[in-house]
Amino acid sequence: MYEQASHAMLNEILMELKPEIGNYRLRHFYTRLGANFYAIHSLFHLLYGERPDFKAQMVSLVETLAVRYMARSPQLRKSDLARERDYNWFLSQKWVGMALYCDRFADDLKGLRTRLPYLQDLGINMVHIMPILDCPPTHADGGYAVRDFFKVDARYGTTEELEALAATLKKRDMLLVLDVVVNHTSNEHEWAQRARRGEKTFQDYYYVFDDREMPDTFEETMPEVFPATAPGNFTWDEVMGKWVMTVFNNYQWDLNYRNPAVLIEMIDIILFWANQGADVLRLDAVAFLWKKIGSTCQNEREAHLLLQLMKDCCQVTAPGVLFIAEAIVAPSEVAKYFGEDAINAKECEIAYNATLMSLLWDGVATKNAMLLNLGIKHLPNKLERATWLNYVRCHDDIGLGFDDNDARLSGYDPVQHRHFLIDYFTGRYPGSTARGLPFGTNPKTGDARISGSLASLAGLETALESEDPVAIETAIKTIVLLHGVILSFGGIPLFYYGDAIGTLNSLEYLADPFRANDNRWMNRSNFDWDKAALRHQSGTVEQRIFNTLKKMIALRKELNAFADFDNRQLLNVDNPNLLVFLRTDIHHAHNGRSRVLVVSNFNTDAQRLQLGALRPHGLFQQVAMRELCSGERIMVEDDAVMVPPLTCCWLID
Ligand code: OTU
Repeated sequence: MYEQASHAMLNEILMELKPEIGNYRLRHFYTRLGANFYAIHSLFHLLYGERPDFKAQMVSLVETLAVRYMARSPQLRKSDLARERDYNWFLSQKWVGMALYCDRFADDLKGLRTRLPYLQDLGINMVHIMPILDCPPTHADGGYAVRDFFKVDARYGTTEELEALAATLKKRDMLLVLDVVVNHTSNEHEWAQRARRGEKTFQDYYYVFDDREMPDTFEETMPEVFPATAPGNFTWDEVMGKWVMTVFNNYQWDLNYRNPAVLIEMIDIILFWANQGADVLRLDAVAFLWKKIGSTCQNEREAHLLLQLMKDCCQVTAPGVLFIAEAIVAPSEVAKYFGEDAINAKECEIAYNATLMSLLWDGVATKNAMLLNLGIKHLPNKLERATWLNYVRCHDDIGLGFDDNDARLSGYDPVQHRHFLIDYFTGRYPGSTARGLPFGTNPKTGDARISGSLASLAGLETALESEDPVAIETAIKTIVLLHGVILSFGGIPLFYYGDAIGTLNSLEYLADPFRANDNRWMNRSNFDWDKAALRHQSGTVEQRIFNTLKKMIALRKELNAFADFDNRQLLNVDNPNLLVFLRTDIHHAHNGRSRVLVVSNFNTDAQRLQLGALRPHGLFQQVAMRELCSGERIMVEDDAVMVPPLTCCWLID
């Protein structure tokens, strides 16, 4: 019944499209629109069905999809078709990503082209260029306060240069990831400017209020994202004479998706960047898309409906393009951003695995894998054709986002344990070599997060200062161990620029008054190319880290067992210091490397792995195993193998 109605609606809409669309050859477009229209129409109706202009809004949405399809280049359309056929292409173990700032890693987009050999030397073939769209010079939040969604910031180059870079990457079989900041705009964006000047149409693009009544009601249940630097979720705008919702910094205005015009604008922006050659789009802060009185205004059902709509629309115009959900939320909520109750991913194909990230750091601090094991065990199942983005560090702070129940099961008091972790990573805990800083300390709740570079958090800075070779070795081992896990876990590993050469905290940001109060900048340093050159010099810290990671990346790409097809089995072993999982190649069950046992030891002492428990899985029938990263044979003695300290072993029978 409903399906018929939606069919009739489709025909009506097609009649109303601009004549130039009707005259254009849109064969694949109509096929895809037909296939997705029922979903698009139902979702749009759920969100906006009550509005008198519902149909006009639907027409405008479909028109947007058609116009962007018409502008899509023949090459990209070809790639869409190829990816539709080979729809699991991104689950392959061949992809290894890196996030970087175009200006801090290279000078600009042109410079970035000349730096690609460094990435390829390491084995990176997916490049996430951090946001490069036009931002105000000072209030930019590292690119996440966008002033013009259709323009590359002049500091980085031009849209044409980005297109050229995309083409170069394609030739090198590398993927391009770009950011779309979907939740907010800069207060200098044209929409915000016009809202400030009193245009009602644009005030409706945001959450704007005359007095404190609504803001106060919202505040009752809304947490604060940046409590130390941007307390509260609303900002008084002097020009407009009104309050506006600003969940992040006070210059970042939250978009109001209760207004369908906002959604249509954003879909248009998404498709524009898809057309510039992005293979993957990282959707920023997706958990925040829908605001509702009486809720935390995160992970609302409507936020998921909006993402489903964005995905279905992208499926019509640019089906080869994937979405990454940046939802740094509770473990039980994260997997929902793949989509729920559907066979295929219906929201974002890829999601940041923030749970794994924060638990890896727990392993570093506690030197055991108790909480890590529980967290992985309780990681919600994901849909087919969906995969994790596994990372150790990124440009943001580290939130201590483990599940409180898991903490209790590990024998910790969750609050005390968080305090311990903060103390550990800020170096206050006795014996800690970590050099981080607390971020976002909230005096009301006592919560805090952690800033700092991977190497400094792993103890390398302290070790280098004390010139202690054992401590240096320990820090290097820790860096490699963490990467070993993300390379073998299942999903796309995302490196952070600088980490493969052991980049330490940078204090340059303190000299910039607009950055000095945001210590996330400690981990956003200017890439040091002289330091990078040391990777060629035997015995240097840079060479020891880089070469090991490079080898592991190359090895990962050869191991079909590391592709992500629901083929990871967490194994229970009776040693709390070890994380043990089995990866199986589901396609070629009978080759020598079809099963890889990944054993990570978070302790600073070697650990016994008892083999008895692994026998039911048909493992360890031999007298020795081979460790793939080192190429060494590990002997079985007393029905156990010894796992070296702070090591991630990839073992085969
Ligand atoms: C994201 O951050 C970006 O990664 C940050 O760099 C931006 O400042 C922020 O959005 C605003 O655009 O929204 O869903 O712990 O993880 O701010 C998570 C804090 C986000 C960050 C959080 C994150």
